[in-house]
Amino acid sequence: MYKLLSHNDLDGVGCGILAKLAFGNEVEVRYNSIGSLNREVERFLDNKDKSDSLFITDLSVNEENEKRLHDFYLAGGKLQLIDHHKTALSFNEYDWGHVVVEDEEGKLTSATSLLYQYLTENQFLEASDVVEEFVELVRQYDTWEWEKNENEQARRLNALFFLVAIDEFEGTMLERLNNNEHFSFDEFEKRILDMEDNKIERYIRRKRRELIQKKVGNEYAGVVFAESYHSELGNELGKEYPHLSYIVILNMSGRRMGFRTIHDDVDVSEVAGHFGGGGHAKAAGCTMTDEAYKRFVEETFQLEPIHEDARRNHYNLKASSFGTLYRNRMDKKFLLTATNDNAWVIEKNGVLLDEVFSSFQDAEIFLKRNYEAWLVRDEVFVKFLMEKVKEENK
Ligand SMILES: [Mn+2]
Repeated sequence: MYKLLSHNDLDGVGCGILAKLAFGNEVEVRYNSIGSLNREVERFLDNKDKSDSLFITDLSVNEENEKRLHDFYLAGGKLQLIDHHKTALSFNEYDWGHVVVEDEEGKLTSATSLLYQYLTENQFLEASDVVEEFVELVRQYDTWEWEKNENEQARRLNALFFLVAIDEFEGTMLERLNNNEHFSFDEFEKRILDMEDNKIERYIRRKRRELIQKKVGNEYAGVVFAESYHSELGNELGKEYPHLSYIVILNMSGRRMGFRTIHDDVDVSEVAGHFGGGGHAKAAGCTMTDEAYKRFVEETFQLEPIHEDARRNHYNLKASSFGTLYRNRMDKKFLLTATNDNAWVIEKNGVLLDEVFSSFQDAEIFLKRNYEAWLVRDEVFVKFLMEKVKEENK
């Protein structure tokens, strides 16, 4: 018999699906949160009968289990740990450890892609197009490459994973990988995925109007209360408001908070680390400590949300040669224009500010950070220009 202990996310379950494709009824699969894996490993090692071959995928064990697993291996136990997280690289010291973050071609790996390689190389599983396509979708989702490649199918595979129970997902995928030549969603799945996409879009649109700007140290954060769709929300709000260093998502009922950024020069794992949490450079989280509560809940609760930029303009456009008009809550008007030598300057209520910017984007970032100004609608812009002409002709 084989036993596979894996993570309970799409990449981890991808491993379980491959194991079942390869070993059929000969494998027992259990999915774990990061916290529960060590208990499962202990249970396996405490068991008198240790004839099963053990696979651990997409997760790594604590120090004590590491020692015990090595003893198990030295005593003749069959064991293979396959992972792609940087933090697990030290397991490569062991014969039973196989941790690869990036393959020879420089492609980021996932646990599912590593297990697929392992199973096909050891002739446990025959290579096929449909399985390879599935593995690649999981890999792109898990490494976030789907975003850059705009691989909607990878994003939707993960959405489907969250819409159905794990057992059901596993069953459907196994059936598909066993019987189809290529990977695709069926008509019913496409319909529920479309409905889900619409729901997310409406949710994000609402949240966009609730985002609060907060200066934290030298950085500007966007703060929003939300319980669902944290990655989609962090990503969309980040792109919508590039003047913000990162987005803080507060889940009050879970007493947790998430940090997301779209900027390469911002590391939100450091921000989360300040509050005792951690994660990746672009996505991190922590539980809501008193300090975090004070800073992000108490100090922002009375603040007004960021005003959105006008969306359907034809004249008042960003980086336009006619100038671009913004307004803020104090009813100050800001005209952003290019100078003859390709620099950008800001007029505040007709008075030129001292700052000179090398790009429109830099000027807008300054404007939004310091004045929370927004792009006004065409009507306001046209009226402003007419008054300006009248002024000048006086
Ligand atoms: Mn993974």
